[in-house]
Amino acid sequence: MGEWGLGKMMQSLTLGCDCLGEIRYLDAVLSDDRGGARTIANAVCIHEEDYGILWKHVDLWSGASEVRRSRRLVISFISTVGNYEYGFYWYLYLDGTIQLEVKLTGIIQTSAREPGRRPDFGEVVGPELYAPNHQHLLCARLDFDLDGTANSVYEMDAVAEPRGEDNPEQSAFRSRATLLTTESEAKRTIDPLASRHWKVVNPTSLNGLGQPVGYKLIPGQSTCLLASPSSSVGRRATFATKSLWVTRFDPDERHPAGDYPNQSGGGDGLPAWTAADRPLVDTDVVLWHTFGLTHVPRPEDWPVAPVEYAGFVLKPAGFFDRNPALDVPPTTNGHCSSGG
Ligand SMILES: [Cu+2]
Repeated sequence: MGEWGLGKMMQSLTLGCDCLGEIRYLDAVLSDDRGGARTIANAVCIHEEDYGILWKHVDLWSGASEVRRSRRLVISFISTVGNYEYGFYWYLYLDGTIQLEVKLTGIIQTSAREPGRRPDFGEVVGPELYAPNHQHLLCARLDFDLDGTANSVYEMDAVAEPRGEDNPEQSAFRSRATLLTTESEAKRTIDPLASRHWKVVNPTSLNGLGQPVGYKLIPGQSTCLLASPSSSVGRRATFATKSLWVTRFDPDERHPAGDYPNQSGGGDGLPAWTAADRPLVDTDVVLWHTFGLTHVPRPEDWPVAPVEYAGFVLKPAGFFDRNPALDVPPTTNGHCSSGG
């Protein structure tokens, strides 16, 4: 992906096939390999779609019921990188949630297999055909400016309270917030059992409850690089060895493996920048989130693989004073006359 370039492999989308409903398309104008301009017609699709229930409650005693439906604005493009398709879908929800979903599909890479021999590092997907195990790891550069640039990042872990006098029922747990103060401290990995996520706050901007406004970065089901950090791919894609890096904003730092990843020796990008170990408290921060999946191929992935998903969510946490989607009107249709 890094060597081909996702942007320049964007494909033109076609009305009624890639997106449904009320659609607006945007063209993309890119530079080609000789520095000229190239236009990709209908490269980005913007549409809106229903997304089930936004919120609901039935009062068991009065029988009163309220429900509102969720809608999301979808901004998407699809890149074809060799044999694979990568669809990028940004979702903007009515409750302030922002999500990136990457859809992986296309043709898996295959190789001939010696009849009767089970491959050590891949799976049989067809007669005398095997597909090697592999990983799809992406890195999103998230340039936060939450009500300004004085932002700080906390790692949030759910931690069980030890047994003791203060925990007589042995069921208490707390949310532990650890401030990431420097770039060397801010090289982190996911921890699903601790419900680990990261929270960006602006201590100089308070919500109506007197708390610093915040947004959470919540990883999805994800992974990190399985190849050794000292391997060729580990040296060249060092960003993939961690789930999160945080850097102090620098407009020249845009690509996590450096500006020239093709056939590089490695070391550029995040490992080079964070060697400076810049302080991160109440400053203009950039979060780099590595996410993705380990693909152990299935027979069902052949001859064309159904979509697999990877991604993450950005969720307001004290950015608003209460549920910001209270003013969504009830829906009416043939089966329900109103929201009440
Ligand atoms: Cu794959």
